[in-house]
Amino acid sequence: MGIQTLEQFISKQQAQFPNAKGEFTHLLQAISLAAKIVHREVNKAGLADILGKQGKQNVQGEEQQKLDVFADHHFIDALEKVGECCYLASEEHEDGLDLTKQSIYPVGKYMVYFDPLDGSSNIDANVSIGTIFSIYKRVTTDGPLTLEDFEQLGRQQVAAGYVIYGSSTMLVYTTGKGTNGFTLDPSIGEFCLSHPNLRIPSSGKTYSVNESNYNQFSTAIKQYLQYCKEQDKETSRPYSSRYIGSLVADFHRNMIQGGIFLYPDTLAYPDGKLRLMYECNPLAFIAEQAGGRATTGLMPILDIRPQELHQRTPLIIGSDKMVKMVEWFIHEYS
Ligand code: AHM
Ligand code: MG
Repeated sequence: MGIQTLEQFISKQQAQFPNAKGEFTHLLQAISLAAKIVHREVNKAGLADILGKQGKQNVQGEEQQKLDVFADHHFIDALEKVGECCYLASEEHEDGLDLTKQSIYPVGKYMVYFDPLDGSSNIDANVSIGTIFSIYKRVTTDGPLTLEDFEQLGRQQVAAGYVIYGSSTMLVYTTGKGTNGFTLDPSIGEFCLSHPNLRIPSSGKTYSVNESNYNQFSTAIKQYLQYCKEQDKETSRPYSSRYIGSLVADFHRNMIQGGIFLYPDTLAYPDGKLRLMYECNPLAFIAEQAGGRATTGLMPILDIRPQELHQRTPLIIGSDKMVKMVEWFIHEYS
């Protein structure tokens, strides 16, 4: 069996819907294009000192950009030009871009929320970073976007995905019918299907949390972390602790090997640190589609009614059984 590129995979999916106009296919192509451009730039990030620092001119006389600004620019550019979107919102911007009011390109029905380069504080150390995206269809049919469009639950996402720029670059996405992973083959410049129907193991051996926040955690979370360290053959405890500090990388490891990631509320971040619209919702959708689970501790992430673009939420996500165990602790100790 030969390789199957992302484009071939999407076309095959689309062929199952004879009335589909290919709009969604265009959208994913735009995301894949931007991801390849970011991949190229991330891979030469270590050369920044040779090529010139941010804000300074490089040897070609071009101004250097910070990588997250670069990624943001290329995702917006690709998504606006493709002409299938009506709204774009990025972690990098205070306000979303309502394209129904201001685009010189055709305007479509998709709303895209994204974090162009998550974990960008890790770039200098050559640690994996990622892009996360979340796609909705507007509910209203035309005219300006309304509250009804913005208040859609995570459960109403039509697709979500992430790109991990790691030892290889991978794009993982779901359209609500399972989760598939594609690895970039740089020699041909194509994402190729490498992880069809990705399933997150129902349990794992690692927990992932910034434990320096321990004193700020609730009793329930503290008790759970003690549980992780106890000896028990049947559940493979003590679990190993793995924390990269790059959400996409920590999440992706758990997707492949099983495990749990927690960013609960802390004194410093009473609502949690991570953002609902472009970090937690898309990963929650992918996790559920791969057989995993995502919760605030009290309710599924995908059932949170969004109130503002940059709102935060506690996040507990990963293998089904492990997330359920945290929910048990929260129920027991709250
Ligand atoms: P960022 O969007 O500013 O990059 O912050 C998000 C990152 C996540 O990738 C990661 O899971 C988390 O922040 C780590 O936070 P902390 O350093 O508090 O553990
Ligand atoms: Mg982020």
